[in-house]
Amino acid sequence: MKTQRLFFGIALPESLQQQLVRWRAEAFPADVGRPIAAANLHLTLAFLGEVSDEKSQILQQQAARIRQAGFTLALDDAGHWPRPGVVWLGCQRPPRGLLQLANLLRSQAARHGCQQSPQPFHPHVTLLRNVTRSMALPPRDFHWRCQVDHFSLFASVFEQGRTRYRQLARWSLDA
Ligand code: 3AM
Repeated sequence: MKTQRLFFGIALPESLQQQLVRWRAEAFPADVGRPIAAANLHLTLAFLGEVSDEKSQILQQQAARIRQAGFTLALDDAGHWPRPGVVWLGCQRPPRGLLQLANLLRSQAARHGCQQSPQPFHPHVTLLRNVTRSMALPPRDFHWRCQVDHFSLFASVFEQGRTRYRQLARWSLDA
């Protein structure tokens, strides 16, 4: 049976991806962790794992029925989770619409056997991986914003030694 590694997420606009990469290069020494490629900077809503085409179709049909307003994403927080070795950007006050959307997608995924992390959802954009030693974070003197008017289903594709996120489908949020 053919499966793909899938997740629902929010793609960041390319201009914001470029700004984050430029900031990261100034804010962190070059030998800290593994930087995520600009085009891969995203916010995960629900990780699905290895999913068959059949289950993917069902989850896509359910995603298409979601009616929800768009929201503004403000990236004004940062942190380091030493155990997974992740440095991230996030929101001091995540918008309610973002939490509702993620909770809905996560519960739909769980109902179809895609096991969800027992940890509460903490919206974040992973900036660096493999950062396991403790480190001082740069001052939070940033406040990036973007309007989120759609969400997407991505396949995580590993080829030629790199992970790439391929958008399979996207759905609009209401204006
Ligand atoms: O948004 P981030 O980068 O934290 O960590 C993986 C990435 O999230 C996460 O899914 C996103 C797209 O790959 N991920 C990978 N394996 C996972 C797992 N077993 C996972 N999330 C939960 N459980």
